[in-house]
Amino acid sequence: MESESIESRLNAKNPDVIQLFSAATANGVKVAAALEEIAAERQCDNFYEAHTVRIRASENYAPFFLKLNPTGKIPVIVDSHAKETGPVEEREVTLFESGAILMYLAERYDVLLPKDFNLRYKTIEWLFWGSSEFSAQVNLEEGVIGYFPILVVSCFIWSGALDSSGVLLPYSVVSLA
Ligand SMILES: N[C@@H](CCC(=O)N[C@@H](CS)C(=O)NCC(=O)O)C(=O)O
Repeated sequence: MESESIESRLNAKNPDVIQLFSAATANGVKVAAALEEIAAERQCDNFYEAHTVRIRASENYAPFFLKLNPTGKIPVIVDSHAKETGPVEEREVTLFESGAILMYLAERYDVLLPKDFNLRYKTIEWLFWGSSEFSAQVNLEEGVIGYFPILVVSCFIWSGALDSSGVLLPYSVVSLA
């Protein structure tokens, strides 16, 4: 509803499940994809609640949102069950930065990160590369030549880089980055 305030639209309806604050962008969608994967694996229809932050309307700079992420960027998650035990007020975590969120979800819910130590760090290595080097380059070129051509070219660079690393990474957080 257009007239609804940002606060009432972004407020949790079920604070017991993970709250996702995001938008339909590359960084926003990768976290939603990870949440969908985890929900499917756990066969849980009610694993998270998604709230669209209208970045074109600058909702990401509204005081409500800046309390979640002072840098004013989506995606953000709030997980009220980050810890199973301890004082209730210490069980909640609020996280921004898509790479950090993917790692958190993988560790917290024990999915999408290989158990093998070396493979785990090769996965984290590519995850960092994806959300720093790769992402920055895509954003830069996207502004110059548009989204679709850069998406196609990026897929080639991404798969080429992974192949030439000589490491065949399993389906993991990197596949979503
Ligand atoms: N490094 C951040 C980048 C987040 C980011 O750039 N988010 C964009 C959408 S993809 C955003 O919120 N843009 C709104 C703005 O800058 O006003 C991450 O990976 O989460």
